[in-house]
Amino acid sequence: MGLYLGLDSSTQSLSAMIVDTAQGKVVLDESVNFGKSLPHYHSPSGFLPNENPQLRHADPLMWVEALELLLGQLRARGVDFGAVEGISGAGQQHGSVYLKQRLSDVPAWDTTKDLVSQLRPLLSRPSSPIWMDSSTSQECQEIAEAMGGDARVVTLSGSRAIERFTGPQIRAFYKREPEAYAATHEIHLVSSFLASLLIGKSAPIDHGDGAGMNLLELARGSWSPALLAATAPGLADKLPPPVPSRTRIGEVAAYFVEKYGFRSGTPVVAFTGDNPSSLVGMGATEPGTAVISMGTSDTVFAAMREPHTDPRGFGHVFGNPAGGFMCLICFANGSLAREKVAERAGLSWDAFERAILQETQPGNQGRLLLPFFIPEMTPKLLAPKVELFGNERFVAWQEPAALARAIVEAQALSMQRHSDWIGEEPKLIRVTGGAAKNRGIRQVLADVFGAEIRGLSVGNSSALGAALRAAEAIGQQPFASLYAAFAATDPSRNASPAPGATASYVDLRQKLIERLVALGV
Ligand code: XUL
Repeated sequence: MGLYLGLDSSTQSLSAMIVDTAQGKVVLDESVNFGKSLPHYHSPSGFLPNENPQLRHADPLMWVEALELLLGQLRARGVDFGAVEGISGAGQQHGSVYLKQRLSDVPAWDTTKDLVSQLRPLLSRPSSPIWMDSSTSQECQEIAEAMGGDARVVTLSGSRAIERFTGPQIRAFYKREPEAYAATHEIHLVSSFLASLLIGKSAPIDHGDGAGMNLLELARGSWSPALLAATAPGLADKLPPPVPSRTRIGEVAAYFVEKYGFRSGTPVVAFTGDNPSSLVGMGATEPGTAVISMGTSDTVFAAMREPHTDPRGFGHVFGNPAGGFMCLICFANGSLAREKVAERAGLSWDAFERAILQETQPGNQGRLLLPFFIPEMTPKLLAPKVELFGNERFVAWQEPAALARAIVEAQALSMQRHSDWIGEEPKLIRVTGGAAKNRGIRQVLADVFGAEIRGLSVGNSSALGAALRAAEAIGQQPFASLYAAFAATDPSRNASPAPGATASYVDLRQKLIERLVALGV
C-alpha cells in the first residue's frame, strides 16, 4: 500500500496522477496543456500545423519540456515525489521518436542542464509522426504486398497495415529520408520514449502499445522477423525489445532524484499506450464490459476472450496490460469534430447538452451529418468529408440544436457499426474522456447502442490506469481490489436508453450506411 504515480502524454496534454492505495484515493490529478503552456512549439492542438491534412507531426522536445514543466510545477507546489513508491505511464499510441544513439549509450542526464538541451542533439529526426498522420498508404500497400497480402499481416500483428501505425511510418521515413534513417540507432514509441527519459536509459516497448506498430507478432510477443524485413532494412537493431506490460524496467534516474525529489531507487514499470492504459483505468481488463473513450480521438475498446480480427480491416487487437488481448476501434474525428460543429452552430457546451436533451428527439427527424472534418481511419477516408442531409435550413447550418444532435448521433452510429465485429452486443458500456461528461452525449450513446452507460467518478482514465499498473506491479495489489476503490461508477453519470429510442435509429443507421457505401467505404 502506498503512493503510485501515473503519467499520461496524450495528443494535447501531459497529465500526472498520484493514487494513495492505502486510502483508496486519488491525491493528485494535474495536467499541462501543450498548446497553452508551451506556445513556443507552435502546436495549439498538440501537433505542428501542416496544410496537408494527411501529415501530422509533433515536436518530441515538446513532450520532454512538458515533463519537466509539470514535475517542476508540482514540486514548487509542495508535492513530495519522495513518497512515491512506483511509477508507470502511458502515451498517445503509434507516434515514434528517432534517435542517433541508443539512450542506454548516452551519459547520465546532467542536472546542470535541462533535458530538452540534452535530447535535442540526439534526435535523428526533428519531428515525430503521430497517430493522426495518414500519409503512408503507399507504404501500407508495399508492406502488405511483401507479406503476401493483408491476411498474413492481420494474422501476425492483429491489424492490417494501417497508415498511422509505426511500421508503415518507419518505412515512409526510410524511403523519404534514407540518410537520416541510416543515422537512426533507436526508435521509440511516445510511451517508451518518456519511460526512457525517466529511467535514463533505453526503455523496452510493452505488448499493449507495441501491438500498434504492425511489427509485433502477437502470439509470441516478439518482433516478427518477416514484418521487420517488409518494413525497413536493419530495423531489428533499432528497436528496443518488446516486454510484457507489467515488467519493471528500471529505477528513476538520478536526474529526477536530484531535481524533483524522487526517492533514489523508485521502480518504474513499462509504459503503455493510452488506450491499453485506459482499459485498466476503467476497470475493464476482464471481458464483458466495453469502453467508449471520447477524447481527441474517440475509441471503442474491450478486453477479448480470444483474439479475433475485424473482417472490414478497421479494428485492431492490442495487448491487454493485465494479460491476454483487447480489441480497439479508433475514430479520428472525435472532439475536434464536435468542437467544429458546436462552434459553427454557435453553441456553448451547456447549450449543446440542452439541444440534445430538450430541443431534439432521437433519430433527429432523419437529419444526418457526415462528420469527417479531418481524414478518418474508421471508415477509411483520406480526404475530409462533411455532408449534411435533411431540410434546407439544416443543410445550410441554420438549425443549431439539430446540428448538435446530428454530430453525436453520426459518431455513435458509426461506432456501433464499426464495432459489430467484436461479436458481443454490449449491454453495459463504461464511458470516459472529456465529452463523456456531457449528459446529452451519454444519452445518445445509451439510445443508439440500447445499452446502459456508466461514467466513472475518476476522470482521466489513462493516467489512472498508469498509476494502478504501478500499484499492481510494484505494490503487488491485485487489479480487482484496485478497481473496487478507484474504478467505481458515479450514479450521476449513468444513462439508460429512453423507451423506444433504440428502435427509432433503424432508418438513420441505414441512411448512414448508404452514404458510406456511396463514398466507397
Ligand atoms: C488508437 C489511436 C488513438 C491514440 C490517441 O489506435 O490512434 O486513440 O492512441 O492518443
